[in-house]
Amino acid sequence: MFDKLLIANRGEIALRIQRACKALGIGCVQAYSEADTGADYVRTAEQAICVGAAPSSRSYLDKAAMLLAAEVTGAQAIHPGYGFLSENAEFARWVEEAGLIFVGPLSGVIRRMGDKICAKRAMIEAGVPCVPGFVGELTATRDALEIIRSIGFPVIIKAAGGGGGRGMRVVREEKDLMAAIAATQQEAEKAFANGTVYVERYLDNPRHVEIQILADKYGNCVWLGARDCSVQRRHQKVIEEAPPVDVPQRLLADVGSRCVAACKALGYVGLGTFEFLFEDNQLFFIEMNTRLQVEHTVTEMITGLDLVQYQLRVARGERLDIEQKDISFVGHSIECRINAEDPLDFRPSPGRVDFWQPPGGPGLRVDTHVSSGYVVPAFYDSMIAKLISFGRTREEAIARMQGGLRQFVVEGIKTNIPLHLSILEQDKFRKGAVSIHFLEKWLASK
Ligand code: MV4
Repeated sequence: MFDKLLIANRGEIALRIQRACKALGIGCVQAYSEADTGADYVRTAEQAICVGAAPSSRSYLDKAAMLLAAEVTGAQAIHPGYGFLSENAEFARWVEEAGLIFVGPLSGVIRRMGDKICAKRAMIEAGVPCVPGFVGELTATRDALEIIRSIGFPVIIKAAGGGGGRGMRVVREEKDLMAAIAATQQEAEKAFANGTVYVERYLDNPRHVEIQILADKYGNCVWLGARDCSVQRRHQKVIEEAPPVDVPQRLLADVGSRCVAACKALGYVGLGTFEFLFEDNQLFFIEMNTRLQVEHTVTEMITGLDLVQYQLRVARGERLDIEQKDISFVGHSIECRINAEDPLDFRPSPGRVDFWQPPGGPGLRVDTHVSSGYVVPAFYDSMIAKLISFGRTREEAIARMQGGLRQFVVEGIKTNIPLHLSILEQDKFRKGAVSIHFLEKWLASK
C-alpha cells in the first residue's frame, strides 16, 4: 500500500500518471530536471523535486538521484513511466532493496525478460508461439552453420541484451554468416556490455502486432486485446491502432490466453506487452516489454479501462476486479504521435510553442503536457502530444483523426502533423494491414 508516489519521468506521461493518481487519492511527487523547471505538470503536482541537470544521464536516468528523491520526499513508490529507467532491472532492485515499491514487475522478472534468449525460452515453455530459430547463444563456429542451415535463409542475428531494434543483422547468404555473427557480437558488447547473440528465421514482410496484459499479485491475469504498431520509421512508432486489422479474433484469443499463462508462470505483476510479428496469418513472439507503453491509450479506448489506474492499483496490492469474461472490445482507435520535428527531414524542432490549440470533439483525445508558451527542450524525445481518435469503425476513427489533425494549431515549432495527414490519405494505409516496411518504403518513393 502507498499513498505518495514519485513520478520518475517527464512530459505527457508524467501528466497521465498524475491524473491516475488524483483519481485514486494518491499524492504525487514530480521528479524533474533543470530543463523541465517551468513545465506545467511540475507546478500541478502536489510536490516536485529537481533530480539534476538537463541531460537525461544526469537526471531521469540517474538511479541514485531518483531513489534519493523518493527517500527525501517520503514517497513510498516510484512510477518509472516509459523509456528512461522503466525497464532498468538494477534500478528496480535498488527500489525494492530500499523497501519501496517499483510500479512494474519484480526486478528479477525485468532482468529475465531483458535477456531475449531467456524471454523466448519462457514463452516456448508457456506455449506462446515464437519465430523459428535457435533458442541459445550463437557463436561463430562450425555449429553455427549447422544451426542456420536447419533454420534456412534469410536469418536475423540479434543481441540477447538488445531489443527495440538495436543490434540486429539480416543474413541472406552463407558466405556472409561468420562476419555477421562477429560484427553483431562486437556491437552488442559495446552497446549492452553483453556480446551474446542469437538467431531467428528472418520474416521479410511482417506486421508488428502486440498483446497487452494486466496481472495482479494473486495470480490473476487478463489480456486486453491487441494493437498494430507497424507504421514506424527507424524503430520509432508513428501511428498505432487497436484492434489490428484482419488478425482473426480467435487467433488473438488463443495467443492472448497463452500470454496470460506465461505471466502466471513468470509471477508477472502489472502491465506488460508481448510483441509479435504477424505474417501468413500467424503470430510469432519476438520480445516482451515490462512497462507501460506510449500506445496504451488505444487499448484504453477500445476496452474502456484506465490502464494506468489499474497499474497503480495492482502495484498497491489490490486484487483485479475484472475477469477475462468482463473484457470486450468496442470500436476502433488510432493514435498519432505528434513530434516536434521537421515533417520532411525528421530533424528535431525544439523551441518555444508560441501558440497551441489542440482539437476536440466526439471521439478525440489529446494526451499532452504542452500549452501555449511551453518551450520544448532539445534534450529529450521529440514527442509532445498524442492525438487519439475513436470511432465505431476504422473508417470513422480515420475521419475523426483527419479532422483533429486539421484543427490542431501549433505555432513556433515544426511538427509532424503534415506527415500524419499525408499517411492517412494513403490508399495503402486506408486499406489497412500495412507491414513494418510501409512507411519507409513510401517515404523513399515520394
Ligand atoms: C525481426 C524482424 C524480422 N524477422 N525478427 C526490430 C525491433 C525488434 N523488436 C525486433 N525487430 C525485428 N525483428 C525476425 N525474426 C524484423 C524486425 C523489425 C521490426 C520489428 C517490429 C517493428 C519494426 C521493425 C522494423 C524493422 C525490423
